[in-house]
Amino acid sequence: MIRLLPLALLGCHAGEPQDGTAVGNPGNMGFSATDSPSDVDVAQAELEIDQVWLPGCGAEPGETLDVYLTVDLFEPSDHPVEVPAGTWCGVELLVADEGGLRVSGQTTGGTTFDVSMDPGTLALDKELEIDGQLLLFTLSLSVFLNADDIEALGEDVSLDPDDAAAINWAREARESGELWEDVDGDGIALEAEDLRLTALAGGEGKSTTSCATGGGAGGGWLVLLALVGVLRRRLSAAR
Ligand SMILES: [Ca+2]
Repeated sequence: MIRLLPLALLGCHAGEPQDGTAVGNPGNMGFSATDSPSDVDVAQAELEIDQVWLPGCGAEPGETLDVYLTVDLFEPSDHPVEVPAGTWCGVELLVADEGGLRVSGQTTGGTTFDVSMDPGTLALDKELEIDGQLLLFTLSLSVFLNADDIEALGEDVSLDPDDAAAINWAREARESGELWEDVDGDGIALEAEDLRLTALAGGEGKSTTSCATGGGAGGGWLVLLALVGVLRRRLSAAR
């Protein structure tokens, strides 16, 4: 029995890959804005991320990372998220409710804007083998920002997530995501670094997780306590 216990300890544990085949090193993922439209000067682009979901492939379980951080999309190396080693079938960012994506700036025509959006989930769909890579999750700003749309809304545009234009932009933003391997580690996505992950339209998450929240780590502690008990009984018997 005692030989089996260490295996049990390696079982369901929050924060580790669950497919049992993971090898290699965790990766790091930064978040970046790319492709600003030429007629819009974007002063600020922020993304508030509650969770990163790593869907498993086929019947393999996935992983949920609770991150709860706000990232400046112009400073992609400030808050990298550690991505567990293993094979995952995509990446999904659960964006915070009530304005988790915020952009502000000014068009070349002089219209200022400050827009908060609720894109829900930013999802990319493709197999991904993580072994120590630096990744960049990018949002292509020109997919949902353009000067004509902004200037059509007035001279000083301020939108909440519930405004019709912000709802529209949020829908488009869900299709603006791309994932890159930042091979040279400079925080900039080059064409040659494209991992060819494709954005999923719709924004509905499809994450799978293997362990009930919190139960995995708790189960590990119970097994550890049981192991200590077995050792103590053996030591007592030996005396
Ligand atoms: Ca690069």
